Amino acid sequence: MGFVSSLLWAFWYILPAYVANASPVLVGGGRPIDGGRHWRDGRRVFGDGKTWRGLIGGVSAGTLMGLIQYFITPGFYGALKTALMLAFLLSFGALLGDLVGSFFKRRANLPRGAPAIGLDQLGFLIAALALAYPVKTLDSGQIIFLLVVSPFVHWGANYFAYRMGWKSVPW
Ligand code: CTP
Ligand code: MG
Ligand code: K
Repeated sequence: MGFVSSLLWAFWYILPAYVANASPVLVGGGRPIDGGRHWRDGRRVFGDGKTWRGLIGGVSAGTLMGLIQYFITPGFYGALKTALMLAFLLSFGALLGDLVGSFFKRRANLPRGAPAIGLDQLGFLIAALALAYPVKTLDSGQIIFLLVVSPFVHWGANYFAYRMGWKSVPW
């Protein structure tokens, strides 16, 4: 496999995580996952930016992305159930990482929507890679590539969502 194609495959591999992380901006809202509850420091556990609809909608959108990807490149996955399992774990991992990020942001007394450089751009990615690891892995060069490019993808996607009027801040 050539250098460029190995990086393109890394992108293709991680796509469900990106879809899962981005889609709650559109499908989220309603009841927050923490049910409005507070942690022992008196601040919200996760905050109003982490909702059940965002979680379930994001995991569904990411897993659907995996289904589409399987029909485009079945050979990359080998079997449909591998593609679906991979996409589900990448999506669930992405949103779990995002949730853990919000937990730490609330502990640091950051209000909902406040930026946390590093955590916002990489937390979802690291959790997605970790959960998907048992199903299908990347090589270390591909992982480094994703760690480097994902913050830019994240910033680009958020800026786009802001310009579209889907969210109130460009980060
Ligand atoms: N969202 C959601 N449910 C999730 C994740 C995200 O409904 N599990 C929606 C919320 O409307 C959220 C938006 O997607 O405001 C953008 O997500 P994100 O930037 O991760 O949330 P923030 O509002 O910045 O909240 P936090 O400060 O906790 O990161
Ligand atoms: Mg945010
Ligand atoms: K986030």
